[in-house]
Amino acid sequence: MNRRNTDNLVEDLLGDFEYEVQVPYLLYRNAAQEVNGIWFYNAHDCEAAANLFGRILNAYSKVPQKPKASTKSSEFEELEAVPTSAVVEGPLEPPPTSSAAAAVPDVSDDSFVNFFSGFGSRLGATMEDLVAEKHVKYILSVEKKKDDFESLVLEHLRMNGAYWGLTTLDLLHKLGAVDPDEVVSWMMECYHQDCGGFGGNIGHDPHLLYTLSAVQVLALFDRLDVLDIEKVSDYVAGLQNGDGSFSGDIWGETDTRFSYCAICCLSILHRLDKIDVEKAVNYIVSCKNLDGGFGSIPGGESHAGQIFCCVGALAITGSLHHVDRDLLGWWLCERQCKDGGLNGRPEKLTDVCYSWWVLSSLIMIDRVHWIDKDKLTRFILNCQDRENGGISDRPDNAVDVFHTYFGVAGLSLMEYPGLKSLDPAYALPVDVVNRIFFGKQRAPSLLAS
Ligand code: GRG
Repeated sequence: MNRRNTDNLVEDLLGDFEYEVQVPYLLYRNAAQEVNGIWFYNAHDCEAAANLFGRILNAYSKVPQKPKASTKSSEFEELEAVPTSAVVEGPLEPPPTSSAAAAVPDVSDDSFVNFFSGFGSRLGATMEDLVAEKHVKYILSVEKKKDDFESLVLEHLRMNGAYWGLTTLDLLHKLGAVDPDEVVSWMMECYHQDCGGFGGNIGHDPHLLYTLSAVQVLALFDRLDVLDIEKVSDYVAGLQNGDGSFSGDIWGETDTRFSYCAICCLSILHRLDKIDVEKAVNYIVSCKNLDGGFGSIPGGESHAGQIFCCVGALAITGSLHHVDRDLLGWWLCERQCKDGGLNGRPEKLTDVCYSWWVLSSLIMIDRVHWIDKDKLTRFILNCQDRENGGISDRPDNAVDVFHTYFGVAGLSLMEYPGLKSLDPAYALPVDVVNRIFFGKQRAPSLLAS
């Protein structure tokens, strides 16, 4: 019986019957060779119902349960029967005569897996769902095209683009596809020797936003040694104001984004001692709102992007005790909308990039389990250009490097199979962060260069 239909669904489990759990679906094929999938709202109920099937089969079945030949995916029908825990957990008589596991189909059995493989796209994420190779090709192609629309609009923030694109390649285990010397020599052309900061492109003014990206990219390649660390860290520290805030550059605009850039950058360079950390933290705390979130300046509206910056800076400086984890966690998890995606603040549209800003913040405050990961994973995967690679802000929109990075980054935070893990505070792969803080070894893949 389900919510839309008052007729009971009746299946004979003791005929030719086989099943498999692929949360949120319980798939089965009955004696009439019909394939059905029962959708469950709750993963626990799905597993409990499968467990009940196993116990029934184990207790009563005389026929050994054998997988059969494959069938077409068009036979799949979704049913909405949702048994309650009370039903599926009740006693079952007579008790099993042999191990309960014996009658449960072995999901590692190849033939069984093949039998259901046609339903992959409807049944939770598998590695095939992320068109990783296409994304690699897309990132590499953007770098080569100099005059198309995307390259032109990214011109003034090419340094950020380098960080987004190269970190995506690293998450996909393909950083080796680019020549580190070429990247480093271009980056050093963006460096301003007079002040120690980096510009967004050659000939552009220096700013904290690009200086952090430059330091992150050098960290990816294990090439921080090319920097005059004292000079760069003096540039960053020199942008701290008397109230503890940071300006982005000499023109003076302050924003908690710049507090994050400065703190992350100095921490990677092991030079946090060059600033007044206590004042920097107090300034960030002064940007905290009654809803538990943070804005760009004191009294500024809470926004997921600013929250990442403030929580990230507090995490790096060991100051997360200033965060009301439950209050902020609640505000952040309310960012998940019906389509599974996340928005950046109430009443706004969902956008793939918030998969990073929101999830990383939730991880840092230990509340990431308040998000429906399956729905968010599907939302991100639906934003892929499956033909040409790249990820867009929302399904069917044009792709760009920014959203491609934050989509893959979001999947990495949700431990999508095959991706490298990202550190939620430093926004760098965990192995890179480990190398910065725990070891001096050059990454094996880069030793040759
Ligand atoms: C190393 C990951 C990393 C970041 C460096 C620059 C920076 C530090 C953080 C930026 C944080 C931020 C403010 C992100 C939000 C970006 C964004 C999509 C802004 C769009 O704002 P609106 O108002 O969008 O146009 P909404 O979604 O609110 O309508």
